[in-house]
Amino acid sequence: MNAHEPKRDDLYIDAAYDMIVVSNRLPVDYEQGPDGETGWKSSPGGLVTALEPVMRAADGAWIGWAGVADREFDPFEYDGINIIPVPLSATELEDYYEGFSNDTLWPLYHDVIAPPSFHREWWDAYVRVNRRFAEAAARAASDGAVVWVQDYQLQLVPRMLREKRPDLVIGFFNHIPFPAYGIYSQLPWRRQVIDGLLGADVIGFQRAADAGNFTRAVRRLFGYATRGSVIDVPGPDGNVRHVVARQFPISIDAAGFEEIARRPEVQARAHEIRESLGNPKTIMLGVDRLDYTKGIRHRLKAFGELLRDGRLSVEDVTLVQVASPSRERVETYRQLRDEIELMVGRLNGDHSTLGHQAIAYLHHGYPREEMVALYLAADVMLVTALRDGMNLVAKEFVACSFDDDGVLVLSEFTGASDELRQAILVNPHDIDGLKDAMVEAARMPRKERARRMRALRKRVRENDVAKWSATFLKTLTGAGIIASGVPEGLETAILRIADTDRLLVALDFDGTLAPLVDRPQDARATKRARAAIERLAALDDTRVAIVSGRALESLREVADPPQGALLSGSHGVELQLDAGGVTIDLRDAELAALEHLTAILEEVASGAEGAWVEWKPAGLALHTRKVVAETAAELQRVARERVESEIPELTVRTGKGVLEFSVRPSDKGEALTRLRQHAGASAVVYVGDDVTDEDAFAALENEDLGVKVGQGRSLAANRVRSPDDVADLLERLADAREVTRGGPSRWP
Ligand code: GDG
Repeated sequence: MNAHEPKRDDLYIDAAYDMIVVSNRLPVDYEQGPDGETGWKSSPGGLVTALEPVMRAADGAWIGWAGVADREFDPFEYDGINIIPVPLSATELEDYYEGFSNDTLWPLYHDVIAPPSFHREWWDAYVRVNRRFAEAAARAASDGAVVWVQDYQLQLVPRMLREKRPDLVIGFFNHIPFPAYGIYSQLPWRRQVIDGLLGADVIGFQRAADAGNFTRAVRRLFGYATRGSVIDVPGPDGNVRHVVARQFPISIDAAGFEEIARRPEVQARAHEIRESLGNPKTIMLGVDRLDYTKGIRHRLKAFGELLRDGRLSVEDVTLVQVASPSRERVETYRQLRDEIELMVGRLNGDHSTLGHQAIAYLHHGYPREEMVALYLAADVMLVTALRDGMNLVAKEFVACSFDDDGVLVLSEFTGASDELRQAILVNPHDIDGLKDAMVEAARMPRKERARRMRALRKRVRENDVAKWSATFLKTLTGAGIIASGVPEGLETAILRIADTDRLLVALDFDGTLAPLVDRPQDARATKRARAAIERLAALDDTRVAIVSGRALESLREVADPPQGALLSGSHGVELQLDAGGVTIDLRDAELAALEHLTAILEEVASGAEGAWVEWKPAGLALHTRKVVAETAAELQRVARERVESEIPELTVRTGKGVLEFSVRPSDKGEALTRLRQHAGASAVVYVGDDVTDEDAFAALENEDLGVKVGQGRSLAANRVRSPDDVADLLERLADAREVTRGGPSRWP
């Protein structure tokens, strides 16, 4: 990939990036200082830390809103990350962000703790803004790029993006819970939202329970088949896409937090905080965005009752509550602030003494170092959320407790409680239970605290945010991000194999030598790849083979193979070796099966406009690409079922908009083995992009070199990104082979 050489010159005018993150907010904020000076300031959050290394390695771009309404900014680079700002008007901010995102989806997805508001004009704005984000991503993504969409504000982006750019690999991660169907189904646009998400290849959730709620909603609303975390989503071409929906619990930069906690100045600050509170025996701490999901009122109520009942005393215990300002233009949040501040005022009035304050309430945001000093100063961390996707505060407290001291009281309704089992787990609605837990935490013996904290810290260290993003991306791409060009390791392998005695270079055609196109008859190898295989075919002790699923006749037409090239068509059923002709002698039983198959498929195809049957030497293919999605899926299902019950010995293969049956089982692996024998090769290079090429990769031996083109799981040990990179690879191979074979024999 290269930001400076746009690959798509017509529709997609921006630079082309291989890796794109799309989130409502950018990792940088546009800020205006008190004297009117303006500039960009990074807003370091967990997500930025997690994705920074990936973004840098892939020369990625981040698409999002800059934090100020009614302003347009050009793309720019900030600290090694390419930033692409998306504008929002003040009205869109009200309707899409404060309205639909934060006053409809947020309360709905958090189990209607607050009542969600449904307004059609908010929904319209949500659709409009999601489209804008999708368009920005469609413009910025290179061929086959990975686009990772973040969170509930952008749930329609995956589908919108797939419609514009079916070549992309699209991931989505939902940072907040996904509710049970009984609640989700209240949403008037429940089908549209799920359909939007199903445009992704992988949909990530915080907890297994969220993923389960999602797949159940898919089944209820769409009836799609699901197996474990895989959902079969019929596409417009009749093809079924396998969408993965499962949990990827997010985490924090644990080492980063611990590093800050170990700084002497931060520890000194923690000490100072304790002093300023009058060195109480126990400091309890709450750190939350001021949000009704966080259970701040429940926590205050429990604490107040403990003081009232005399089970805790202000001489011994102080509660520090940081409530960072949040969503202050949404009415529910304004009310919540009033309620909480009223409660804090009352409790302090009732219980504080001149020397001891019951609650230190701080409605501020703080720098990260100060947050860490607070975690260090605290003995007991109170996380009492009524519903929370994960809750990173709990993990941060654990990561900072490097002395293995400190007690975490953690709500069962947080995602974190799935992992942090050694915390004191509470149901925050059960005020008596919560009070008992707080007392237990304050009195827990040192040994018990250490035992629990050690286990918690191990968990958080081993599952940090880098692991989270790596796991997600690996599920999404099968291999992480593929850079363009020929990687160093592959270069070395090419030099090594070029030295072999007798080399066979076997290449898939569509998607490998030739970019994929809409009409199969239009596919052509790239000029550079074609020239490179010509050079290779002309060399001594070097054979080129083209190995395809196409029937041989069609392969000859489009591939224009160099003289002397070996060919394999119909997944290895047809071979053209040096003797020339290809013969497939079908046995009687095979001919009978073929006849039966023809009857079934013709009958099925006659049931829908645009479906057709292609005859192959030893099989038939049912093409459904031109048939509307649901009908195509139905046709394929009927064809498959009838063939499987009536002629069960046939082999079935699913391709893009096509279902293939053959009477003689063969695959590219068998083809490759025969080609290897025929050429008497001492080593083989095999390059392919399709699932059917996996059989060939499986047939490779130690000395051989397998190269997978593009994303997706593969047995090949090497990868390149696109047919352009295959051309690069073949040029290098030809260069190296010409050196060992004394130059091209055809051009003396
Ligand atoms: C959503 C989901 C999920 C808070 N105040 C200050 C400050 N913070 C930092 C904390 C923590 C982060 O903000 C808050 O993260 P949480 O996970 O606790 O909660 P949400 O903001 O609701 O986040 C949540 C999360 O997304 C990630 O997927 O876990 O469930 O609701 O990192 O430390 N940081 C600084 N000053 C503050 O005043 N520097």
